[in-house]
Amino acid sequence: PGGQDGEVGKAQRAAAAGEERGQQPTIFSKIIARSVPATILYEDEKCLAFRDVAPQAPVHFLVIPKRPIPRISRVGPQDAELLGHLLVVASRTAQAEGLADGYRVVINDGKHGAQSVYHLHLHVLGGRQLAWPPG
Ligand code: D5M
Repeated sequence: PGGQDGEVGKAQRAAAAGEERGQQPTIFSKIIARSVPATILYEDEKCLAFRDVAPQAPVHFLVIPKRPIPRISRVGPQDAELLGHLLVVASRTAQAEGLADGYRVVINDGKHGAQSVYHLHLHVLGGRQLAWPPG
């Protein structure tokens, strides 16, 4: 019933598409609201930094705006100050995490960028030698 893919597949695709357009709250909204736990490293009125639940390096944390911008390809000039603030927080939190030998800041966008959570986030990875180019 419900055609070739069935109703469940249809609902899942609709939810995923809504999330991509920023129309669904993501797990990160729940972390901001404290209804999902996270190890929070820094917080102010505009942003939050917390450890990634699936770390890809000895230190791996995310910096997110509290305002749920879905992805970097959707930002405009009105977001410039907030985006700058996220970078400053990434830098200061990396310093607080002891990443004196350097680190990497990454933003994944959309399908080709392997973005999985459609609430803009900066990844900060460090604590080991990283390779270049990434996969
Ligand atoms: O990366 C999304 C990242 O978000 C990925 O590295 C896992 C991380 N993630 C997902 N759920 C959680 C929770 N609940 N806490 C902490 N970290 C989380 P992307 O760039 O979208 O591929």
